[in-house]
Amino acid sequence: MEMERSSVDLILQLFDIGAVKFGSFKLKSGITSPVYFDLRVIISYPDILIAVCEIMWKHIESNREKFRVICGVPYTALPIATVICTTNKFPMVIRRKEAKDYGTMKIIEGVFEQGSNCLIVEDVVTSGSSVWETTVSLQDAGLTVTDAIVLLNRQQGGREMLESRGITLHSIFTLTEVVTCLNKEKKISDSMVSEVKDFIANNNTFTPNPDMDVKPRRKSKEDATAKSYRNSIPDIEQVTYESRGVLCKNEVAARIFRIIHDKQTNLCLSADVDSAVELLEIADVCGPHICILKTHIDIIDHLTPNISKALTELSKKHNFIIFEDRKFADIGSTVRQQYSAGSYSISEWADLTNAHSLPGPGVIEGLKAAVQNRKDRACLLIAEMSSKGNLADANYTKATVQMAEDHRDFVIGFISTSKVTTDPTFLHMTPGVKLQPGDGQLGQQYLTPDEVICKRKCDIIIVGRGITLAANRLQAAIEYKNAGWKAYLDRVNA
Ligand code: S5P
Repeated sequence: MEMERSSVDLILQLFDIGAVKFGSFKLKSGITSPVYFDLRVIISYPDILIAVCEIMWKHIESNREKFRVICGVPYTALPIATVICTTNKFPMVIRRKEAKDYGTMKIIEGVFEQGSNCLIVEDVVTSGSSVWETTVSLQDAGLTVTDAIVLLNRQQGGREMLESRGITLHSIFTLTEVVTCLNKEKKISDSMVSEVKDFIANNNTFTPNPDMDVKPRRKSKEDATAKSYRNSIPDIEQVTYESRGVLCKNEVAARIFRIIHDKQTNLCLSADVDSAVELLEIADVCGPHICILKTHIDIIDHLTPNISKALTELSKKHNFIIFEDRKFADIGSTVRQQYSAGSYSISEWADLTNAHSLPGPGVIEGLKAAVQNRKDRACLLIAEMSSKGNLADANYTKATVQMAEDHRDFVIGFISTSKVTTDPTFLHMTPGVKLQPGDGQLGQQYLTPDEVICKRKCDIIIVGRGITLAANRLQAAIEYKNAGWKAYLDRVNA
């Protein structure tokens, strides 16, 4: 179909101001793309901003009765939503990126009726995860979301992903339309058009599941959202860390997924050294390349409170989580004391710890009691072990998963050597990882990062001696980080 002249003009204007660029660009997901959209620049060109808003409004105007409010995805779409709303006298809400920690603590600002339908406005959609993130916040605040409108759909699975979750995506232009138009107008070559088309064909971020229930979801509660998502997508392996983080209600889990995504590392370094100086040195040197630092604090000689303080400082400096691998395994009242008291005072400085499920749910209740309602503390259950001859059989693992599901507020995942649940909000952290697989000392068994992340579909590799005993620890950490990340990209793009 012939494109309207006003649409062609807008595409040409966007091209002229550099909002559409061609070349080689690394996207958030790590994929290299021949085309890049930077709609942030339109705020410097009021006429173009107005033209974008007019075309988007025209598209949605006939449906205006369906919506009560409009929300732009922060930040690029905020001015777009603002202009649309002020020009057309439509109420707007704003979604904060982070809830403020003073005053009302609201994520959604503005006045609206519970249950009213909110139209989401976005500039560009790739995987759909940003629109989804905004949807979850809006639904959490009591709004309903059925539709989103976007200026440009990159055709990489975002529309399909959102549709599978009950959201209709309206787009003004697809990537194919943009390149076809620019080619017709002699702005880009035929070979660039083919390159972009190949890119679209080979980089779809969404794999539909044949059994998936694709009926629109109309419930407005986040719980229902996460549940329907869990039920509808049994294969979580192609869902990105970023999207899974959005679904997590537990703060520590959400933070871990965010760190992994932001730092592009699924490496947990197990710093099993007995000198405090060495521990801090490892944390500082390798910190930029890890998402989690795992400790066995009881093997450190001469522990002083200053060490945990210094560790906390380093975790802030390099943005990693501290995980004390304490493997609690006693009755509730004992683990409560072990976690919060004694010379280690683990709960004071470790964001994350772990427990055996052997004692039953009391072990979780005891740990929870020690930290009461602290939202920045969480626990993993040991569902499987890496050591030869361990007694965690299938029934034990299954019962452990059940125990985790019953304590979602505090348990955020598992130590395991395989994927033990399809729930995307649970993390799988796998120990016994080395670039060279095989048997290690004293019963340890090693798998490669690729086997763990790509084949066994786990989320985080735990590497100890592969890094701590290397001649150059920094170089080894980078090697493991790269291997873990490559395995993840291979998995999500498979
Ligand atoms: O089953 C397990 C569970 C854990 S947490 N097997 C393990 O090896 N671990 C821990 O992971 C172990 O306590 C050690 O801290 C680390 C593995 O170290 P590596 O030197 O063998 O990589």
